[in-house]
Amino acid sequence: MSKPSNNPPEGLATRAIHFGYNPHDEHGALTPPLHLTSTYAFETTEAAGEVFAGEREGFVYSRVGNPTSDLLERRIANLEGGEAALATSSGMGAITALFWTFLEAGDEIITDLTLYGCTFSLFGHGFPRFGIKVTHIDMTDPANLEAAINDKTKFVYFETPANPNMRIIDIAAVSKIAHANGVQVIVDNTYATPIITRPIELGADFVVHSATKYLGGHGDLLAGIVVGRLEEMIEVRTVGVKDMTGAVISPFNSMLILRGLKTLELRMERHSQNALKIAQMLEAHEAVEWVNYPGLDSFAQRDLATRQMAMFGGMIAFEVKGGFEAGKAVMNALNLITRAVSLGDAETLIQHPASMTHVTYAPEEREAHGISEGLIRISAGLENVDDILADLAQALQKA
Ligand code: 7XF
Repeated sequence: MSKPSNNPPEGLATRAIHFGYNPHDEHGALTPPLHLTSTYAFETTEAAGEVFAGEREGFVYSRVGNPTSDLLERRIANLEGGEAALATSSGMGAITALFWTFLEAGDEIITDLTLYGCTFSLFGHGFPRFGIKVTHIDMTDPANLEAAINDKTKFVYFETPANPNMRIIDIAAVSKIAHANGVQVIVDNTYATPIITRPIELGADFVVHSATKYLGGHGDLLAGIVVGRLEEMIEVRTVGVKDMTGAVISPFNSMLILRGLKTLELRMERHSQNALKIAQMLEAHEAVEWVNYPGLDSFAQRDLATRQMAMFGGMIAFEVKGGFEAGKAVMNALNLITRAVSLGDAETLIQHPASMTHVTYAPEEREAHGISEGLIRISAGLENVDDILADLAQALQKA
């Protein structure tokens, strides 16, 4: 009996497992094949010319497309509710491919105060060299956007929740203002994943991901994804990646992400459950100054988080009383929780943004952008939560 459809209308977990692949197209192989090839053979010179001219469908060279990566791209576009996607060699590869496709000298971007450190340095150090101006505003109040937009503004860009302090941006409200002014919206959905928030359904034009994180989910690869409308994504592929960055994903990594996606919903549920328990334990601990986790009643943007997020995810920001000196003692006393950057892995990870992921900000920039020197970030893993809590409890005694 053949499998009825490549496009099941089912829920997210089902689509993450089945969308776009019919085993009977591939000898019944349950798992999609890994196409490790750099180039593609043509039966005739004429056929090659037609594919290159875009008159006929087909793969030509793996910098432009690969069947394994193509399945990954279609599956993620489907999960995000977008028309098309492009996979890249890293999250930064996704962000730069998108921007280099559409930006020109003289263009301007408006972004939130808080961004992942390398996105912040791309905007602050990279773009100005090419005549592109970036303005940071407090986008947690969308009214600030109205005031900041001018006729050179091309894109609004933000993360939600933001790395590392967990600020939430109202995607629908920001998109409405941007679109009324002819500006496109890009959301970095790395922290939330499409299981938790689907920005395109809320009005965003593009979604970018570091697929290194939850989408891959196993800490064994680097990758990125851009999702958007078909016509624009063809440009991102044929200009941004093909001609400008060359930051194409390896088909091997596409296969690993396809494997990771099968458990994405399951993992996000467990990450969220574990993170809530960790956040509650931290909040109740006398050695802890504050905790930011959208699932806590005390979270400042609780209403927006509840509206915009299906679960609250695996990321927590907190600070130990006594600032980073005390925080360092806690971090160094951990045995199970691993001191490492990155996030979204099975292992619970802990890091200090001011000296690690966000060292690209000057100290006064971190202060102005809402990243305190003592902030510690936890990526809640998939271990048994009691083991994580026990490790934290013994380490907090060293604060
Ligand atoms: O190029 P990458 O795959 O590392 O992705 C860049 C990136 C883009 N957006 C967000 C929200 C990210 O968090 C990242 C990477 N962040 C890691 C972290 O915060 O731990 C990178 C380790 S320095």
